[in-house]
Amino acid sequence: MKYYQKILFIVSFLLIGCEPEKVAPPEPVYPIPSERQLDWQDLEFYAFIHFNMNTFTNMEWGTGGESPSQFNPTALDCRQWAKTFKDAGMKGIIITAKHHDGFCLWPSKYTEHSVKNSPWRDGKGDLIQELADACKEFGLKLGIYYSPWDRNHGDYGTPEYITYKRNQLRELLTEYGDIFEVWFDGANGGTGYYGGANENRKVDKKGYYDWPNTFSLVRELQPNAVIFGDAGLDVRWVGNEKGYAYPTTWSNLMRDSVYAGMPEYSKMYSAGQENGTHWVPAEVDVSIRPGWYYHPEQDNQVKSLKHLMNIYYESIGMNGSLLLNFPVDVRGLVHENDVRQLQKMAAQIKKDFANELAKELPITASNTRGKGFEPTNINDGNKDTYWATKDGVIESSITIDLGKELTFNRFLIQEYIPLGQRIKSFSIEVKGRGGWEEIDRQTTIGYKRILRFPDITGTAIRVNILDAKACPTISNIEVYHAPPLPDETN
Ligand code: FUL
Repeated sequence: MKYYQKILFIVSFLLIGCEPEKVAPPEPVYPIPSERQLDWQDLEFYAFIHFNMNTFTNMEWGTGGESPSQFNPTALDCRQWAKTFKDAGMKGIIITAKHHDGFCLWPSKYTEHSVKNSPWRDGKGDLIQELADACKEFGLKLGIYYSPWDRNHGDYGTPEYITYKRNQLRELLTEYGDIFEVWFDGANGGTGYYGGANENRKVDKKGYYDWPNTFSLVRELQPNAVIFGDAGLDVRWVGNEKGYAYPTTWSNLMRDSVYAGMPEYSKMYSAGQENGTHWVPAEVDVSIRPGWYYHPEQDNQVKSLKHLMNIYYESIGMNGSLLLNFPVDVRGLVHENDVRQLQKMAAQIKKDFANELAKELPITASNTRGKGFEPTNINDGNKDTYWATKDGVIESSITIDLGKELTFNRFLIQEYIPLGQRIKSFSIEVKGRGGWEEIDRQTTIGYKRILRFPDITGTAIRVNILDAKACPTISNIEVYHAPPLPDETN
């Protein structure tokens, strides 16, 4: 070995020897999300479609005594739906395959109360198939709403109906490709047609549907699908249909003690529970119009841009996903007024998040766990890397040096949720001409939290983690300057 080679060898040996050791990641704080829940979290924004018999009877809850001959869309086009949602940046569509009135949008072998006995496509149509094809074409995921309550079926209330329900789920979950979410509604039991009995049938909502076996069936047939119910299994109702989650929203829930349909449910559990035992994140379902179904008299009551943007920030911005409903009209199309409002919303979202101001700027932390968990992982544009502190260090802060005076009004932050939701409270400060000023103080973060505030100008931003269940893990921070909403009333 030549002299200079020896030197090179010694120097590289020293350098490698000095390199800090990679440290172990923090222990998870349970509960933690499953793989299928992690995939679902990434979707954030997807469409609900309420389109079924009620569309043609101008009702919200059909009695079950309707005739299949009433179902007759004149220009049904699932491609129009899919294109509309895809263009708006939504990731999937959940369709009311069967609502409480029992009419089926697919030609189920197990009932005559379906599209096969309707005039639509001469009784040869299969709306779920058409939608599955459109979703595939436009790269959207497909989800199924299946009402456990069935006001049409004569067997409703008896064990035979449970077999019927399973048979139908088997059809829906095997014949249409991948399903990303199976949506079980909480409303059930009461008056109905019930095969002509026209009576009131009450069921024991907890025991009657045999949920454990129903859930196993879904798992067996669609292992990657999340199951929605008022309290889970995988995704929970946010507890209101107005379009907001709560400033404190835990993805944790004491699922075993919470039963869907309890009157106190929405009050007690919709914000989740800090010490909840299961990971059951919140989904915010809300309609773009007052009704879930189409009513011509609501054509001019489509939500305003301002309202829709508030919904966006109070759902996706508060650790929830947004399931925005479109009442497809009697033609079988997303009405042009709804399309227009969605387009405005999508354009505004694009503008609000157009220019990320903090990306790759110098970032430091008051404490760092060690190699592999540096604060630079926060604004590297990679959500799989994260900053963490040493075990036992909770109170900590992260500072982003903006390099010059910048004005902003949006702050987005994400925890690294594969290790559980940990943070209980945090604050943000901005360094202005007069020094550091606290501009916001909040509780939970979770998968994503977006804060809105009036324009503020400063040269640095500091995030203080004030309380957490264990050492914090932050995977992402983004800062934006959103433009004002266009000056219009709707
Ligand atoms: C409720 C149902 O009763 C409504 O009709 C609608 O489907 C809504 C999304 O869920 O519980």
